[in-house]
Amino acid sequence: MKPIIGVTVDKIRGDSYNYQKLNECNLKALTDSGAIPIMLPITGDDALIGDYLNIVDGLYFSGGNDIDPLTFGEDPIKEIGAIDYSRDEFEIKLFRKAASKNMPILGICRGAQVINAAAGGTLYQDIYAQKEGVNGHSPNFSSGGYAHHKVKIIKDSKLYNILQNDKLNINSFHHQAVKDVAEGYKVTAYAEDGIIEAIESVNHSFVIGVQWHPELMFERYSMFLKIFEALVNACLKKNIEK
Ligand SMILES: [Mn+2]
Repeated sequence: MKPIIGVTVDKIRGDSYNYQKLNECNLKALTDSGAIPIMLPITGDDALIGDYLNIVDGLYFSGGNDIDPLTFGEDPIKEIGAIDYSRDEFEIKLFRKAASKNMPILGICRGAQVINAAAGGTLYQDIYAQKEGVNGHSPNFSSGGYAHHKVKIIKDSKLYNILQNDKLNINSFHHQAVKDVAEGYKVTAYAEDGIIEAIESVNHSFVIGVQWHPELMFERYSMFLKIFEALVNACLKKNIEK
């Protein structure tokens, strides 16, 4: 049986309706890795979140907007971007409940930030305003799949074991980033300017967050599919143990 991966979605408002949506490359990366992805509608209902977790084998926290700084105890600075409070509330509840069950979890970009904030860490609300000497992490024009900057992968990490490479060129579409890493987590990749580009849990079997977008890169650079395959394998392993 293929593992079922619950995928978080974005909310947009247009033509007077609200839509919940996701760039299909996220779904393609998961299906190409042997998973059945299902999109999880945003909810604050704890019982429904519990129901979601009863039908999925793993979770994928997708990219998206800024995270409410009150989540990590800060007032917003003026550089903060768009916030969807309902999505933040949902994803933080979902993450905490899933992590307490040791469910395999992958977070991409905002998803990596959600993992860190939900686990008790903090974020830069805006790296350009809050950290000196920062390089470019958010090009104005890009088709997505091309590399934008370098990262160094820390060798003693699950991420290194997955990618088998300590130097990579990756894409970058973020102005927020992990600041203080949550207790029980460690940094597994840095950009040249010191910006944290990946984290993982020390205590869980598979909780990994990456700041870049492998779902936009894997069709051009197949090695990035390994990150999704690792999530799928972690789910398969967990199901065998059950
Ligand atoms: Mn970056």
